[in-house]
Amino acid sequence: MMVPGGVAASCACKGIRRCLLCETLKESHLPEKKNGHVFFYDPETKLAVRKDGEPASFPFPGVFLWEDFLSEEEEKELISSMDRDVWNLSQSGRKKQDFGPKVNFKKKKVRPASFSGLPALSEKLVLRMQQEESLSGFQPVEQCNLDYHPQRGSAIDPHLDDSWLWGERLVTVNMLSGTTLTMSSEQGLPQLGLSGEVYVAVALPRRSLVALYGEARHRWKHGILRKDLRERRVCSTYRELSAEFLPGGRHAELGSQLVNIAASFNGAPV
Ligand SMILES: O=C(O)CCC(=O)C(=O)O
Repeated sequence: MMVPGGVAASCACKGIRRCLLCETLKESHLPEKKNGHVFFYDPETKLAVRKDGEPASFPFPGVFLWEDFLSEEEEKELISSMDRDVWNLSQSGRKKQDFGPKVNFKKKKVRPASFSGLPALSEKLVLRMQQEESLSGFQPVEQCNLDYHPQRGSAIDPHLDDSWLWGERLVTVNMLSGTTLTMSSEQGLPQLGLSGEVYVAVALPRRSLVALYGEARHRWKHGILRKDLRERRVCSTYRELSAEFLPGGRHAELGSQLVNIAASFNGAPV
């Protein structure tokens, strides 16, 4: 069955997740709620500033933005390569490809068996990332490619990434179109007299890299709102290991196995 716009009638949404397809088939459109205090991230000053020109601003540490991280040719090559692999349906109208160990976060189990490494084209990108001071020593053991499309109503709900297995820095490379990474905190900002939810909009230009660490990684949720997708967008998120899986940690042996597999750069999606 097809729905308007030619979207095939199957999706991978579970629980409270929704995409345009299951809303069309199961229920009416659920509007995105976004009341609260909206700030914009300024990468020059690393301040979150008010949209309406109000003087209020506050330091927003933990975001590193690298514009033009990819060249146009690299972007083309990466997308062609991804599109030769299968895109699997995921939640909220996304598709995905994973290069990493199989993980059960609830049971805290990691299975490296099916992991054959990060894809070949990532090798030079990871070397480039490591040249940046705030990403020095960054050794990703997982790459997740996500494909967003406005026709599917793609989005990713505000969330915090796991911190049992995944380490301090989350690195995302943004391809095919610019979008906004929405950072949100339900706790308000009492120091600015703001109660209720606070949002900080981080503009991600096409072909840029964004890294989250510190407070932006652990205290602020991140997500991509449906309204911020105007064209197809593909991103690759790279994750490193937490201290528990690094030398000296309880699971250092497993960690070193994962690092070695990842660094073969010979991987196929799992
Ligand atoms: O699409 C993005 O930029 C964010 C991806 C993300 O948050 C995730 O994969 O957990």
